[in-house]
Amino acid sequence: MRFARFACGALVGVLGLVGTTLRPNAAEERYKAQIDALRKSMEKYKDYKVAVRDLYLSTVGCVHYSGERLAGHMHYPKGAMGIHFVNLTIRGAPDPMKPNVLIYEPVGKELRLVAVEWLVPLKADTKKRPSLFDKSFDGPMEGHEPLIPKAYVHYDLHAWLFKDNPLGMFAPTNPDVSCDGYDFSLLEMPTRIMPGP
Ligand SMILES: [Cu+2]
Repeated sequence: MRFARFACGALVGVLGLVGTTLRPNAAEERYKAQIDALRKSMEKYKDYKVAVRDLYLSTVGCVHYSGERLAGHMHYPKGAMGIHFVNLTIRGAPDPMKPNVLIYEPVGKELRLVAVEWLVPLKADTKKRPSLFDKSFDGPMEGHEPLIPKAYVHYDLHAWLFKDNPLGMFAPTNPDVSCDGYDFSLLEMPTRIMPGP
């Protein structure tokens, strides 16, 4: 009996350990139902034409980063963001169920929906850094040239809903996303970090 109890305790200990190492980050787990609901509602945008009809408009370039570190700039680990489709009609505080950017990866002749993003401009009346799912937004940072003017200082948060990201669900770049073979591939420099509230 004593042995059984010990064995049981040991098993719980081992399972606990496995649980800690395999557990996705706490925010993802805590918001799993909401993230699942978001993924479900975004699924229709797997067809980019549906996205365009809903005014998510393509910015054409497939953006990727070399992983280079520059002082005072965002650190983007080597990887791609992909092609951003931006909906300028979605404004105001970030709505977890209504991201204003969709991200596609060019695969052969197709565009595959891989992520969504919330893009929030820094305004004179911004009081604090936005956050969703307990995740603080990145930034504030300058606009990403050449596709977004430098003067567009903003915060953003990516969520890799449709393609796993080894760097995490909310990392800005995904090393498993590629712009290779796509005509409008754009290697971007990391963006400059700007002072915020
Ligand atoms: Cu992005």
